[in-house]
Amino acid sequence: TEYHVAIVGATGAVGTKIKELLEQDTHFAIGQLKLLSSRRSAGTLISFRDEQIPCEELTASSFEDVDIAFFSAGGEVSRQFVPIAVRSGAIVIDNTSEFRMHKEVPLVVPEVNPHVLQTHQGIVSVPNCSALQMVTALTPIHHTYGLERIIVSTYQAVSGSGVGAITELLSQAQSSLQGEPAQANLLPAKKDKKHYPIAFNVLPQVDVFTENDYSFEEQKMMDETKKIMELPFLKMAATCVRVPVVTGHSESVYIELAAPASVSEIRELLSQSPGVVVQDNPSEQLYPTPLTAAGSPDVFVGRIRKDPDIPNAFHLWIVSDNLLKGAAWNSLQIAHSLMEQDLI
Ligand code: 11C
Repeated sequence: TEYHVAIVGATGAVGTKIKELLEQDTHFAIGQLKLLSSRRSAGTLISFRDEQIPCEELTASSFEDVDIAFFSAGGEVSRQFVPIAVRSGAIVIDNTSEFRMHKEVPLVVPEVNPHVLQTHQGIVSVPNCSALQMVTALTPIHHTYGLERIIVSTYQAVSGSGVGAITELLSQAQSSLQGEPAQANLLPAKKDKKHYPIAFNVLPQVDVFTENDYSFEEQKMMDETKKIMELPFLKMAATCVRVPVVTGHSESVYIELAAPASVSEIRELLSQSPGVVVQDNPSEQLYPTPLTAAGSPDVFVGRIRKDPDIPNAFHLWIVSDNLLKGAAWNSLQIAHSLMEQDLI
């Protein structure tokens, strides 16, 4: 079967990666590829295999004849256009937080919960990148030992905030090295009142704050993890931090388990788990970093160790490319899984 595919947000950080992955994809034949953007970017030529495809402005009639639509142009665009795409007969794979917590919308990591795709009603949500990489690594541990509690601190790359945030980090770094003041216009949250420099800095705010003093990113991590893992009563707290890294989110994760485990058992279990790569050998200084994880579709785990005081508790270091497994690659895996399960 040939599928007609649309990418909404085709010039963005995630949209660009989806296009690159589709170029190499051998799972499905693409009949037609529509690259949709804001009016501002319409007309931009984007190369796809040996073609040059012009971006088209996203409108209500963009989805006629589209089978699969990948959305990654922000929550507001998804709110307005996802229902239109579904009414036009497309299956939407949405990277924004807009529909993730809706009861009838599957929130999917194919290594973790591909079965929930069976109930889809036209929209499938891709989890937040920080939650996504964490649940990919923790689900096999949960299935074997029972997960009771998570405390996570993240070290998130600026590309999670889009192309503009990458430019902001690089230009601030350049200014700082030239002894000039760093201009902050975007981070930690475009919508918020104040902006702080990210170059040579660390910001304990990702997105805006919610009523309980957790940031929206922290709240999403907690809510989405419970939904994906089907653990509504899991004890969990998150602290999300932006660091001056271009690509690759890192996470320091503390877990409490129901049953005893050893470090070598957890290493062995994770090394056999789909989508997970163990890089953990302190004697060889082997552990994952964002620079080594960037460009790879896998979730990397290292620094696995027992908590010195709490029984059945462990610490792990989890790193993944936030634009690949955290967004574009997971989106494509969802499309593959829909096809394998005959759900398109
Ligand atoms: C960041 N994780 O790094 C965010 C970006 O809910 O899809 C993704 C926001 C989301 O800024």
